[in-house]
Amino acid sequence: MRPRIRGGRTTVLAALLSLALAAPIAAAQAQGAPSPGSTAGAARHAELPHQYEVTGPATRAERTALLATGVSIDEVHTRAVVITATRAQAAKVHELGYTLRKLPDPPGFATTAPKAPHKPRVKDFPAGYANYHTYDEATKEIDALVAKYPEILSKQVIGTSHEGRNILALKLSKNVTKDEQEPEVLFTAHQHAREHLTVEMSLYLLGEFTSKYGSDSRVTKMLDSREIWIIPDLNPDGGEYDIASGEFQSWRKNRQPNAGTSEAGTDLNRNWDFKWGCCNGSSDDPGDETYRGPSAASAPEVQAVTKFVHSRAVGGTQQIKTAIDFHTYSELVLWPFGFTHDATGEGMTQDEHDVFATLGKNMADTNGYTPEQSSDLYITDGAIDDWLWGDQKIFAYTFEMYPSAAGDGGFYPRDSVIPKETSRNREAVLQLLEIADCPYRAIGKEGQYCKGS
Ligand code: 7B0
Ligand code: CA
Ligand code: ZN
Repeated sequence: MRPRIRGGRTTVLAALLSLALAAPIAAAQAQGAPSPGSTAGAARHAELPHQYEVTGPATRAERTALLATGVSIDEVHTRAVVITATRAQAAKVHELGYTLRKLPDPPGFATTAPKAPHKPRVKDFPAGYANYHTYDEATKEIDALVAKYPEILSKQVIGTSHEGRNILALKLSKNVTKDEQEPEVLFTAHQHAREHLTVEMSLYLLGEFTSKYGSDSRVTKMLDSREIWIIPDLNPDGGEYDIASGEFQSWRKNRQPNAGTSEAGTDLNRNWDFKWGCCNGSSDDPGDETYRGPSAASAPEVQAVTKFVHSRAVGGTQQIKTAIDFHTYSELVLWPFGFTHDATGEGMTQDEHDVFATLGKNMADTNGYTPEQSSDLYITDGAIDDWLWGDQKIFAYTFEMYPSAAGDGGFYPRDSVIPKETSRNREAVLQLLEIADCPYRAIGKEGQYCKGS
């Protein structure tokens, strides 16, 4: 299958520039890559990863192979990708025979990592990003909503992050204090620290479902007949770390230390306990962007959500029927599996696949994103959507939000886009809620699969 074009276009100019700039990257490596572990990790901490356009990788297999250098792939184009990489990782990519062009950093981006402990922690986003919510700001806003709408919104702490921050689950439903016999839908966000727009997506949904209850007929109907769960921030430690110095760090993972190295963090979206580490879709190197952790569900944040989702199985039946995990960026609607290129097979019948694809395309029609199977981009293993489906049979999607390309801000779009880019997913979210009583309706097979509904 041909890879779909993800995001903007690759220009001839960019390719020419990459030829000119490939040499400095190789030279940087010759000078010696930062040595992890030496001088208590100071060398490593002096360097932050940057984004590069890599020209050459053109197939799913080539993109998956590229991940073995330790980078993350942030955009996929027909014959190029955009990656986040350290200079040492960029040099490895260059050694594969690809040409690299370093992309400009966003305005609030740091040039060096914070020199802890000298620099005081700045507890807010930089100028141009002030409307993004820090963890404390989001918590305050959520608490205010719970106080204002106690009949339809309740909050529970489902666990704590490595650094001890609360992981919250918000429930939205009529008679919210009762566990009623209603289809449940789960929205999760912010597994990846630098994807701050996804926390705003959570807050948007909370605001929309509370303030429109009783006035908007579709919202009202959904709260009357569904139980909606929102886990607004899966990675509060990573998110706070990313902004703590006052300049963005382009951090992806959580902040759990790793044994025997100064390299911190596990990629939460490679840590879920389904086909964990099975298929070259994650890394066993703690220094890599997609480090899967020492064992499945080793991250406390993943454990908290795993336990929560398991707790929604009542009498052996999982109550959660559909889900979206929000990420940025590239404007995509993705569905399982990510661990295999096969569309059907063990754990995915033709009808199940058709539900995923039909519903995914329907949602993509409403927000203009590109719909595709996750592995069309590259292989991922241990991701939440594969786990929610493979382990719990929840029709689970990954949404990659705005923008489509690095030139529009990449992981760090200005706060002025928040209202437009969160409300852009309102219709898709409503469709996922409305079909949660019988997702098979999407393919006209409700009679076969959902007797009595
Ligand atoms: C990721 O750029 C996840 C698909 C899961 N089947 C895609 C996600 O974890 O690689 N892309 S991202 O990191 N947000
Ligand atoms: Ca229920
Ligand atoms: Zn992500």
